[in-house]
Amino acid sequence: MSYVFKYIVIGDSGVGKSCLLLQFTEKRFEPMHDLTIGVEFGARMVNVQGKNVKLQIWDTAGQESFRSITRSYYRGASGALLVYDVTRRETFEHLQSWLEDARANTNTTLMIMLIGNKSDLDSKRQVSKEDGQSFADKHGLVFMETSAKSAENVDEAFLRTASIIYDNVQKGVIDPSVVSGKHPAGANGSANRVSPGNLSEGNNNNNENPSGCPC
Ligand SMILES: Nc1nc2c(ncn2[C@@H]2O[C@H](COP(=O)(O)OP(=O)(O)OP(=O)(O)O)[C@@H](O)[C@H]2O)c(=O)[nH]1
Ligand SMILES: [Mg+2]
Repeated sequence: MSYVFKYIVIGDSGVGKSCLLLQFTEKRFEPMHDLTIGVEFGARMVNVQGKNVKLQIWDTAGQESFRSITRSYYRGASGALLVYDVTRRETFEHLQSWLEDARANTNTTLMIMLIGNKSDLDSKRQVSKEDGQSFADKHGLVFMETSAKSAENVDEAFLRTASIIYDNVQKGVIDPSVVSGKHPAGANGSANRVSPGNLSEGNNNNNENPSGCPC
């Protein structure tokens, strides 16, 4: 059986969600990245404990005005990267509300990885690593600091999440049908990344595919 793990990437605007996706799927960084309108999609084939797994990643807009659109993409996710910016305290203060939102709008056992991004900007830091770790411990999350700029811990964050989800499938904590890959995973390891553009028109979406996945 081939596995497809659906991830959502959530958190305040500007914390670096799209840059993390870009670094993971295309191994590059854009210093002037545009804010996301609605959702963007990326995918990458990875090897988890000897098994090929397709990570299907939905990068959501952090701006409040998109919340109702982005929430509709949470369904069926088995992993979430909950991202804050270590240089902006308010993005850390908003984690509780993102967490509640994720847990209320997903229908599956959700493995949540807390990510303190922009670890390269140590001189501008407003959230200590200890604060991040203690929030994660309190809420039962796995925690890592990353830099989408230097690529530090970016692969590790996505892969560690996949490894935990995989273990949960083996243990029966996650129903295998959730990750069985409704859309058969591609054989190659290439990344693809599209912007759905105007979501209300669904211009890049395949109408036969209820999740709107362009893969
Ligand atoms: N120094 C540094 N800058 C980063 C890092 N990640 C992102 N940035 C910067 O932060 C800006 C915002 O990043 P985005 O990835 O667009 O933020 P986002 O979370 O996707 O924002 P929304 O799409 O509005 O929700 C980018 O233009 C980058 O310049 C990082 O790890 N280090
Ligand atoms: Mg974005």
